[in-house]
Order: sequence, then C-alpha cells, then structure tokens
Amino acid sequence: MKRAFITGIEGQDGSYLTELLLAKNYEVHGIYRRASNGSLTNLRQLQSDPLVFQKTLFLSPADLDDAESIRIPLEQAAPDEIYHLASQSHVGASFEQVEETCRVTGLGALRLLELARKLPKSPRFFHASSSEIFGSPESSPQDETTPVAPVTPYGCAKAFGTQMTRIYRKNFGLFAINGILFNHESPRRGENFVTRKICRAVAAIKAGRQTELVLGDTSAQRDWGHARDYVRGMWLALQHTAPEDFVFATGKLHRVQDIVELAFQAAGLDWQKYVRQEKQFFRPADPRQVVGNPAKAKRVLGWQPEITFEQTIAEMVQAELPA
Ligand code: NDP
Ligand code: GDR
Repeated sequence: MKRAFITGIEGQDGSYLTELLLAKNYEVHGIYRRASNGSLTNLRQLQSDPLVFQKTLFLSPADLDDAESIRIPLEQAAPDEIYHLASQSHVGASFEQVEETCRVTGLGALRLLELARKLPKSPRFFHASSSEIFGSPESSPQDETTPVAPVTPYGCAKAFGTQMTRIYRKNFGLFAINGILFNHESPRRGENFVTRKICRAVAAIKAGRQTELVLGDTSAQRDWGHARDYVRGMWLALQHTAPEDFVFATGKLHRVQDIVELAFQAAGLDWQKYVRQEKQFFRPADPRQVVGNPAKAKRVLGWQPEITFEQTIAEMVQAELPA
C-alpha cells in the first residue's frame, strides 16, 4: 500500500485528490488548517465513514507558518508521495495580504521541500504551481517553456515555490515536480472565486434571498477546467518515470460573462436584470490571455481534461439549487 501526504487536504483539490487516492488503495495522510468551528466541510463524508477515517485516512491540524507542526505528521506518515496543495490561493486577496501570501504560498513551499529532503526515505514531491507565474504573457498558449513573469503577489509567491521546486530537483536529487495548473473549478470551489460566487448568487436570487450580483471585470478571460480532471493529472505526474514539470489546462478561453450567461440560463433567469460590475472587485493587475497548452501532459502522461466548461458550470449551479 502506497502512502500519500497531502497539504491543504480540506481544500477543493485536496478533497478530490484524497478520494482519488483512497480509490487507488493509498493510505492518505493530510494536514489541514484548524478552523475555529472545527468543521471540515469537504472531507465530512470521509471523516464520518468508520471504514475509512483513522483506517486509511489520517488527518492532523498543522500550519505552513510553523514547520514543526508539519514535521511531526510528515515523519509519522513516512510518505511515498507528497502533494503540496496548501496555499493562500486567492489572487485578489494577495493584493491585500501581500506578506502573508508570500509567507504561506512561497516560503511554505520551501519549508515543505526542506522537510521532504530530510526524510529518511526520499518521497516524490508535487508542487501545485499556477498559470499566475506567467503574468500577462506575450505569447499564447503557454507551456512549460513560457518565461516566468508574474504580475500579482500570489503569482510571485508561486513563482518562488516553482523555482525552489526546480532547485531541489536539480541540486538535491529530489523527485520534485511542478504541476502548472490553470483555473479549475467544482462545487467545492471556495465561495470567493468567480465561478462559485456566480453559481451561489444564481441560486440565492432564484430563492429570493439575494437581489443582485456584483462582480468585477466580466470581460476577463480564463482557461477553466474541472478540479477532478486536474487532481488526476497530479497523480499521473508523480507516477512518471522522471521528475518534470507539466502544464495542466484545457487550451480553451472563456469570459466571466460566459459563466454569467450559462449559470443564469441554467436557473431560468435573465442575467441582465441582476448583474452589475463594481470597481471594488476589479484587480490592480489581472493577467490577460492566460491559456494553457497541455500537449506535453497529453503526450507524456496520457492526460487530457474530460469534463467541459459547460458541464462544470452546470454541475456547480445544480449543486447550489435545492434538491
Ligand atoms: P483551496 O484554497 O481550496 O485550498 C487550499 C488549502 O490550503 C485550504 O484548505 C486552506 O485552508 C489551506 N491553507 C491556507 N493557508 C494555510 C496555512 N497557513 N497552513 C495550512 N494550510 C493552509 O485551493 P485549491 O484546492 O483550489 O488549490 C490547491 C492548490 O493549487 C493551491 O496551492 C492553489 O494555489 C493551487 N492552484 C489552484 C488552482 C485552481 O484553479 N483551483 C489553479 C492553480 C493553482 P483554509 O481554508 O483554512 O484557508
Ligand atoms: P483567479 O480566479 O484569480 O484566476 O485565480 P478567480 O475566480 O478569483 O478570478 C477569475 C477571473 O474573474 C475575474 N472576476 C472576479 N473574480 C472574483 N474572485 N470575484 C469577482 O467578483 C470577479 N469579477 C471578475 C477576476 O478578475 C479574474 O480575472 C485562480 C485561483 O484558483 C488561483 O489560486 C490559481 O492559481 C489561478 O486561478 C490559476
């Protein structure tokens, strides 16, 4: 039985990855940041399954800001594979919390690499990098060779973690990989990300609990996929024979406006009656033309996204509407 260690296990990707690895008969160890109300929403079902919890799934509270809190569960797990997913992952918030983002998202990756390097049995290491490392690139689509030139504090912190991962691979011989992930969504997406914000608002408007939806730049474009496809990519990347970086993306651009139209339509509502834009939600800098070329992941790993943009938004709206 292989053992995996996941940071950010309670996040969107961490929870889907846990399900995937348990289905592959892994023993899964994860760290989460303790919430004051003690709830782990995305892992609730697994936590209440007596055949899984404390049998093949083990959870420990820990904080990326405190290396010692990670060291103990990591050493106990003695993992074959580490998936480093924990991060301050909101790009907009990174403009307000610049130092915290750099500490958690940038330095956090370094802390984990250093802990991983010192384990008696060297694990394979996956770092969740981001398309944000490319900033607003001059050429599209982006691939593993695109220059790193972030334009946001979050992108800068991820660029640091990405380069450190490469340094630990080259200099310390760690089997360390960057998955350069483009946007991916699901009903488990955090509520402040634009897809979930729109889908939640649609359901609240339908139920009469909300009267309008206030967004930032609805002309912004992204390459949006589904989280389930991306966690499969993470696993495939760590099964590869050599440690290399991979772009995971759909290769297709959509606008925020496309999500608005699809989501309101799915609930039988006219978006024009409810949606407006406000400066408060515009970013000081917002990458443009960010679209990935996943050809390497397809060629080397046999990976490709299976869930379409339209299916993703439909699933997210459905999950918000009453059963
Ligand atoms: P989430 O924000 O859903 O999950 C991140 C997790 O990290 C959360 O559970 C969060 O806990 C935890 N965390 C935050 N700060 C700390 C800390 N100081 N110590 C311990 N844990 C902490 O992100 P996703 O699952 O969507 O993404 C997974 C990874 O992939 C992240 O690193 C993200 O930056 C990266 N990524 C994601 C993309 C996407 O489109 N989803 C695209 C590109 C990269 P809490 O809830 O308490 O904040
Ligand atoms: P992003 O995702 O910044 O790409 O980061 P987000 O969903 O926050 O924004 C996507 C685009 O929508 C525009 N936008 C709004 N965004 C939010 N959150 N709220 C709004 O009201 C709104 N209106 C318009 C944004 O300006 C942006 O252009 C995600 C995260 O998962 C990162 O962790 C990850 O690294 C990148 O994707 C790739």
